[in-house]
Amino acid sequence: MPKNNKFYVTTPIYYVNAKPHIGTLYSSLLADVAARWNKLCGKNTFFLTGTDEHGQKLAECAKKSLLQPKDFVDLMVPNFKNTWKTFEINYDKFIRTTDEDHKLAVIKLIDQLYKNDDIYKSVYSGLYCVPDERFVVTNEAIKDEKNNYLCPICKRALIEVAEESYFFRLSAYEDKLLDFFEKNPDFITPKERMHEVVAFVKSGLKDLSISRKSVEWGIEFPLESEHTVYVWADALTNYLSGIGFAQKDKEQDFDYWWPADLQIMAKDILRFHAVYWIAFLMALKLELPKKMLVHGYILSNGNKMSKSLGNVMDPEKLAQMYGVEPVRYYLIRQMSINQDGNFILSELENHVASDLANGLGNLLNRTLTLALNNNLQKLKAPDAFNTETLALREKCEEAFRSFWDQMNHYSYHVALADLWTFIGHVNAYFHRMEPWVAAKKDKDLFYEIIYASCCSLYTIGVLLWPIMPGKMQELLKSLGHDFDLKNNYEQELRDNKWTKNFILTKIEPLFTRPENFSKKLEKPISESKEVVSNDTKTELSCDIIDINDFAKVYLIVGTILSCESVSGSDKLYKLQVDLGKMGIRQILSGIAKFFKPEDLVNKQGVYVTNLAPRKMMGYESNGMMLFAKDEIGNMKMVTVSGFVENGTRLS
Ligand code: ME8
Repeated sequence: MPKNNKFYVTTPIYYVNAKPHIGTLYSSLLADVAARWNKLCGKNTFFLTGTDEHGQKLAECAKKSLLQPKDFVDLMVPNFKNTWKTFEINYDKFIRTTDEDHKLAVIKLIDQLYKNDDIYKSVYSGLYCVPDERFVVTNEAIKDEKNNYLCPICKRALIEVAEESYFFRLSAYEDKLLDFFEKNPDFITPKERMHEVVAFVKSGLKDLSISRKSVEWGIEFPLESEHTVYVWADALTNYLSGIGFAQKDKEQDFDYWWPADLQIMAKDILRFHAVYWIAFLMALKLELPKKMLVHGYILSNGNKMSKSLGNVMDPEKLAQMYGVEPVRYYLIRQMSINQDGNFILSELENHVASDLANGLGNLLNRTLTLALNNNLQKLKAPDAFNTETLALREKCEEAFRSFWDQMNHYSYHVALADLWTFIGHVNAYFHRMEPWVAAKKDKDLFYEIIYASCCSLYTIGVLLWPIMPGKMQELLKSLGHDFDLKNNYEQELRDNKWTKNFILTKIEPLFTRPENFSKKLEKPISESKEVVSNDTKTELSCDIIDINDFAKVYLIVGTILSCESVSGSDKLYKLQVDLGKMGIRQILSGIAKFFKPEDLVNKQGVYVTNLAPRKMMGYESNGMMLFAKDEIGNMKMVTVSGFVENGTRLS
């Protein structure tokens, strides 16, 4: 395909210090929707994502987990690949910065900068944010009440660094950058972000340190082996190495795909992309990316959802509760790309119930049921349409045009809202025309109503494919059409001729009303332990304890000998537990709502036996029984898979 018909989209490559969450999923989902949308528009697409695996932060995390850095990152990367797979994030390449071919690209970048005289050696002395891997100038840093410097972006403590470093002459690119922004006013969406970047560059650029002498976990700096490449110079290069830069036999691939057509990120890392990255590319004399799409933050109770705040939601859990595509739909429908938005479980449930189960799902269901119950399976275009149907056909064309326009301007949430207005029109038409009456009185009219619904559903199914690919393939199949990207859908939907044939098949409802998990969980999901990880422990670096800490906890297998209710409490049971050589212990546990005593007696479980004794309702408890809660809060006993001696310690 000619180069002007290609579409190369990228996401940030994520740090692997913690599992992906809804925030990181959102960036990847936007890229997936953009790639699928461009496929639908007939473009040849390439979608790159991956993981950022070097640097001080990752080295510290690995150390805390007593692993070598490479073993640590190898352990973490599958979390990303698995979640992307669950959510149908259909990337073409997953790049890891520890890949050998990526390293070659980074070495080439540094070599070329050096040959260009864009690099010099000096000393960096200043502040550094390890969690963000960011150098911070003193006048940008904020201070806490004890006068300690904090990062202006993530508000975490800064460290002082004084070390030899190689510098990139970023200051020399000030005018070129400003000139580029002026000539390309739409380079950054939304425009406010462009203004921020321009203001930052105009305030004066300092040269950028691109090597770290005190950090071993990184790519060896080509000019001096005692240094490693600064993690951002390493990471940004992934956008080149991912499509073959500096790789033998891949020059053609690289020439074809570069420059990137769309680079997606949240506002936290815009400066790295719009300033440092663009300056590197200018230095390499490469073409510059066409567009940067900067989305807002997904918030939880008004705060940025982040690994370090520990208020993240586990996408896998949400997929289990609501299904993958309803979650995809909610994220794209509810979050206005350019603004921050709260992720609210009850809102997700409302959208799934009203938009998907009622709005779209019911329309399909009623159309198929009514048609098939009246022996209408194969449909051809009627010779003519009445005025009501013609009006609906016109609305279908408007819906297509507005959807097409909004999607091409990255207003995905508006595109979906508008399409649901059209779904409302189709439902209203269906009601008004009373096909169930026409089925008995006027077969031609009945046929026309069903046909008009099928044409509308066909358009809806094709347009929604980038957002809910699996469900829309099912929808189209129930109308007798296989989704196939070889079709020229754009032309077909633009023409809106309504001449297609349909062969109808009944299918299971596409969407069901979700269970009301948000009510069951009582607290908002962002506070709920079932779905949200505990406070700051979510970040793996904080989760990790060393083996000596673990050794302090006695986890012992024991059998419950007896179980009694505690008078005055509807929650507590008083258990006598045989812990083998540790004797028989009285342990109180708040599990009466979940088990009958006979479910527990003679069962082997796991107990923490070295907790300080605690009094509960007048009884002393000498240990704690372990349980796991399922997503709706039911307790499941933690057991061993076969019988072991009571008193056995878990190791
Ligand atoms: O910054 N809402 O990696 P990172 C929306 N490795 N998006 C969010 C989000 C939230 N609450 N939280 C995270 C890095 N993101 C570097 C990138 S690229 C060469 C190197 C998304 O793991 C968003 O895209 O901290 C944000 O920019 C990115 O994750 C940061 O990911």
